[in-house]
Amino acid sequence: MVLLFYSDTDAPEPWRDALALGLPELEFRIWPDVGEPGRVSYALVWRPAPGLLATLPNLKAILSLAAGVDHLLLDPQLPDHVPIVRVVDAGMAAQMSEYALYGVLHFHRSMQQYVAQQRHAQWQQLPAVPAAQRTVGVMGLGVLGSDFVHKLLPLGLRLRGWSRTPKTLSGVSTFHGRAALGEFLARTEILVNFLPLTPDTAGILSASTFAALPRGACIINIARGAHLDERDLLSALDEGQVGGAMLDVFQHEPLPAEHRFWHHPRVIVTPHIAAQAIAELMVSQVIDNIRRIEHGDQPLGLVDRRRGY
Ligand code: NDP
Ligand code: OXD
Repeated sequence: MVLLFYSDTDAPEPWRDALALGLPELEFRIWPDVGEPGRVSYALVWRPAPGLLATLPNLKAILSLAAGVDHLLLDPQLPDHVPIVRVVDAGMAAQMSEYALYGVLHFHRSMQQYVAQQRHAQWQQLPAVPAAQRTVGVMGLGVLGSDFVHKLLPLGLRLRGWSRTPKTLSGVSTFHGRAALGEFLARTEILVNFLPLTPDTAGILSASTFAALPRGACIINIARGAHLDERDLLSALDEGQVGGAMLDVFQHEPLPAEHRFWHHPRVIVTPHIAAQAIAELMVSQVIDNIRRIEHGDQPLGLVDRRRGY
């Protein structure tokens, strides 16, 4: 049984070592050392080169090294008969929630303004806004978005959530579907994006969304760069419709050195680290899924290709 590993950001060694312990019968190969393509049963991948998976004729499953699978579904030659399995939490929920909590508190406690004031040695108290008068809106209430909501609840902020299908979450005003997007946005002062990238969600953070938010609302995008229209955001920041943005994902990664986001005083840039694939936390899910597939059982995190996530 051969597993092919491909990632331009994740080191293969921790995966090789952890898989050797849990599945000693597995032969671990690192792209481009594919060996005989017909012997590869599993591909454990992040952003594989388009067309690569189509060269492996006997794949039993494509195992995404990420929660999002847009990096696979965008491949025009993706084999359509091979199941795609995504990461379900496995250490990501805690990291994503930490990042988003940090971002929410940054904007809620006016840290953007205080950091700017410090640069000018300016001692100036701004009006305090009680948590109960601040509204945070979470787009995507799946594995990661719902973990965040549960961790945010004890802070006493007003919470709203938006998903594709209806959800009931204690302490959260929930909305679903495009028809309710405007109502969801209308009172959202800090918007956090946890959506998967699909044809329905691409470009969702654009001028019309920003215009539907209260003036000065802040944006935290930790899902995918293609959710965000970067030019629309820059215009909305310049006009004051958007007050600030914390961005982890971008249309082009790495973010080009000349991009305006790098030096924008009201934008925080991080290099796609809201959650990272930590092999020691994720490997048991990968091993369990390989065992399930070998026994003819359904793996955890099987992607519904029609939905796109
Ligand atoms: P899930 O599949 O568990 O949750 C997705 C959520 O989005 C669901 O609530 C779903 O609604 C909702 N959704 C999907 N399509 C729509 C739509 N058209 N309109 C409204 N809501 C929609 O995914 P995860 O929580 O595990 O992951 C979310 C995303 O986070 C990943 O796809 C990835 O892009 C991103 N991510 C980013 C990382 C980073 O480091 N920056 C790290 C990890 C993930 P419903 O519940 O009704 O199905
Ligand atoms: C993911 C990511 O989707 O790391 O897991 O971006």
